[in-house]
This record gives sequence, structure tokens and C-alpha cells, in this order.
Amino acid sequence: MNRLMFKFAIGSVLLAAATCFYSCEEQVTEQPNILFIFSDDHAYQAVSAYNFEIGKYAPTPNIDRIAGEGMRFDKCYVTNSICAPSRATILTGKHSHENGVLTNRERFDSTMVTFPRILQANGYQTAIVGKWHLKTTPMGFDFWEVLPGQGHYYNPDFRTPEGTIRVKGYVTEIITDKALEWLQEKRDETKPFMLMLQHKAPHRRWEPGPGQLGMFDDVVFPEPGNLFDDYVGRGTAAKEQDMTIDKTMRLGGDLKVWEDEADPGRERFLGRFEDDQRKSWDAVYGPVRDTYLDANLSGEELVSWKYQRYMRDYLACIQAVDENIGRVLDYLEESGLAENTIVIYNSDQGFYLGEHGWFDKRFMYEESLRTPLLVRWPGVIQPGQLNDALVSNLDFAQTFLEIAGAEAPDEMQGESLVPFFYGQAPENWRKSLYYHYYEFPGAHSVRKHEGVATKQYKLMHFYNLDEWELYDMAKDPGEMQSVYDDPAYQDVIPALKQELDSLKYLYRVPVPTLH
Ligand code: SGN
Ligand code: CA
Repeated sequence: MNRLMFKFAIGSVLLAAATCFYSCEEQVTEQPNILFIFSDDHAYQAVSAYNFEIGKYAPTPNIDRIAGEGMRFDKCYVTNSICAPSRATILTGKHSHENGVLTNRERFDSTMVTFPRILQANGYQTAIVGKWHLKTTPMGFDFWEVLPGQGHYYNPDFRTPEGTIRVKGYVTEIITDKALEWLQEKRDETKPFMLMLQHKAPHRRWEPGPGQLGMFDDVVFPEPGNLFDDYVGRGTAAKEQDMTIDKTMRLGGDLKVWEDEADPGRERFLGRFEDDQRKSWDAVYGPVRDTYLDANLSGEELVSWKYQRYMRDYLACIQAVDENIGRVLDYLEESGLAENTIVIYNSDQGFYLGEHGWFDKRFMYEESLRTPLLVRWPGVIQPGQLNDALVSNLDFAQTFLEIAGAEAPDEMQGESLVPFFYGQAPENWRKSLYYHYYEFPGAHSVRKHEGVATKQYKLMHFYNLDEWELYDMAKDPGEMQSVYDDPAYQDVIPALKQELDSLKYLYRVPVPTLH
């Protein structure tokens, strides 16, 4: 028996043993397929399974199917709330300082140990389709077709092993088509599969697909209570960021309204569109421009108008993601694959939908730190489970390895979520998580910070400003008032600082900090 076969055999025995340990009635005998469906910047507030106001106006019934038939995680936090670092953490199971992708600028070292490579060595066929954003060539995948960089919504290019190709159509549909084609026609059916189906949507600049153009134009979305935040209760970083709907969000590039139709920015924006696509686009955004010009808004009224336009486009992008996830779930059912396929839905981080007057992410404040996580595993996860344990995208690699019956290397820094799937709440589950954001100076000017999150508190250190902030999530879930200087919290602070130090020691965080 060669080493790989031996590992595979050991893996199967371990899987059977683990299964029996968790629940002897529900023996999983085969290595299950793993379908990881991922999106970019999808706020949990906009997943209707999470029951926020927005979900009533723009439901996501297909994504909700995963939650309804499986488990909804309510406290899934990211280690570093930005795209490439989140992806690197998921692949390696390591914090940014250990995997080298601290910001969107670094190149991912594809020779590192990743969960797809280990799955490949344990008998899986692996594939990735869609947004990659890690610059290097994907490794550890039997099949890959990825967008270059951020990719385009309309008529996107794809990097493939044979070179770059341009595909006519809308990115969310094309990524889904490619994934389905691989599942139906290209994979080796004698092996279990692990497919990463990674959407570009609903990333800025929120370009709805032809089927969703204008679909929310008559809907008025509820404004968040802190849309007009004055940042009084927070420090310099919240006051000096560059991500407000008011000042940062552009009428042209972001909201598709150019006062002058001949604006070269408009031509650049629509440069990739074909004539038919452009016609449908103009039929929707022409009247939007007219309304804007007629209304002649300023001040808070203009912010409210921009917020509505932002929500309409952003949520329309999500509708295409949801519909296309429906196509994939339907295929799994029709083909009989659903039974032995674990389906995960997640986004690379959270996103502000007007909370604090913002869009974008990066901060350790809740809407950006927290990401949707829904998992369906027929026969293992009971339908409709809710989980509020502190979990993280750091945990995914080890989770996938345990599902496959493969051993995780010691260098991985997360914890497998598999016990939760079997309905067990592991004793000694973590009580806190470490966070670190590094990309400054950079887009949106969010200052570097690190911090510790427990279920009740968040302690943040904007270390280059030497400013600390503390939030009591039980009393102030909107994080409007730091209580770092409040005498009532002086007993809590040393314990949280101690916790932060312990986590840094545990995760081998360099001191002084990198970058
Ligand atoms: C682009 C966006 C930013 C966004 C980053 C990173 N600007 O630069 O708003 O924060 O991507 O996003 S845009 O003008 O190009 O839309 S990430 O998801 O890749 O981290
Ligand atoms: Ca992102």
C-alpha cells in the first residue's frame, strides 16, 4: 500500500470511528462530497435566513434552503475582514501573519499546504470556479477556471490552464454554468469531489444581471438607525475612514448616474458591454438619472437617495446569486448527489449596508467582522439547527479535512466544526477570537487594528494611533459607544488584554506587528 492509499484507508477508518463517536445511528460510510459556495461581500443582514429587516424586502429563498435543511451559524467571524486574506485563511487554516496574505496586495504562495491539496492526496477530485483573487496560479485543484483579479460582471475573462478566455454573459450565471458543467461532465465520478464555487457578486460596483436589472426600483428599503452616525462615541479610525455613502460612494461608478452622459467614466464603465446588454442597461439607468437630476437633492436627503440606489443594486446582484444557487441545489437533488454532499454557504467577510453611514468592510465592528455561514449535511445535521458558538473562517480547512477523514497538519490554527454538525457542543470550545486588519494606507483608509472578540465584548487596539476601544455587545450591539474609559468596565479590561496576549502567543503573532 503506498503512502497515499494508506492515508486514505486510515482516513476512512477514522471517519467511521468519528461518526460512531458522534452518532452511531447515522453512520456515514463514504467520504462525502463537499460543495463550498462562496460569495464576495455578502452581508449576513442580506441573507433572509438571518431574519433581518432587509430579508423581508429581498428574500434569498435558495440560500435559506441550506439553513432550513441544515445549520445556521450566528457568530462566524473572519480573521481579517478583506477579500484575499480571507481566502488565504480559508485555504490554509492559518491567520494572515502565518500564511503571508496580510492585505489584498500580497501574492498567495501556492506551494503552501492547503486543505484542497490534502483532500487531493486523500482521494478527492478538487475544483475551483470563479473568484480566486490570490494572484498566483491555483494549485491543489484538478480543475480550475478563475477570474483574473476582481473580475468583471459582464462578459468576464477567465484564467484557465490553457490561457485566458472571454465569455459572453453575466458572471454569476457563467460561474454557475461552469460549475454545473464540471459536476455533470468533467469530473471523475469514481471519486468524491470538493468544489469551490466562488462568486464575484455582490462586490462593488454592484452591477445587476440582465434578469435582475431594475427589479427593486419600486422598493423603499428601511434605513439603518445609524445611517447618519456622527462617530462621537468612537476613536480616530471611525472618524477618519473613507467609506461613507455620503462622501466616498460615487454617483457615477457606484450608482451608475453620470450627470453628463458623455462622461468618459461612463464609457469606461460600459466598455465591456455588448450592444444588447447596453440597451437593457440604459433602459433602466436612464430613468434613474432623470429622477436624480429632477430631484436636485443635497445633504441628508441625498444620502438617503444614494442609500436606496445602493441597496437596489446590491440586493439585485444577490438575487442572481440566490437563483443560481437554486440551480445548483436542484441539480444535486435531481442527480441524487444531494444525499452525500455537504453544502456550505459563506462570504469572504461581512459588509456595511449603511450602518455607521458606511459601505465596505475592514473594521472589527460587527457587520464587517461577521459573515454568513450555513451548512447542510443530510443525515448528519438535523434540519433547522441554530448555532451561536464563536466560529471562524479559520476553522474551515480543518472542518473539511475531518469530513474527508484526513488528518490536519499541526500548523493549521483552527478547530473542526464537525462535532457541531453531529449536534455536540464541544466542551472547552473557544471563548474568544483574534482579529487583525493590516491594509493601511489603502482603499477606504481604515487604520490597522487588532483585537479580541468574546461573545459579550470586543476590545480593539488601533495600535499606530495608540487608541483602544471596548464595546459591550450585550448593551450596545450597534457599537455606538466605546466603554474603554467608562469606570464600570475597568475590571473587564485587564482580563481582555490578557486574553488578547494569550491569543497572540497561541497563534505566534509577531511582536512588534508585521507591516
Ligand atoms: C476595490 C473596491 C473597494 C474594495 C476593494 C477590496 N473599489 O478596490 O471598495 O474595498 O476592491 O474589495 S472599486 O472602486 O474598485 O469598486 S475586496 O473584496 O476585494 O477585498
Ligand atoms: Ca470581499
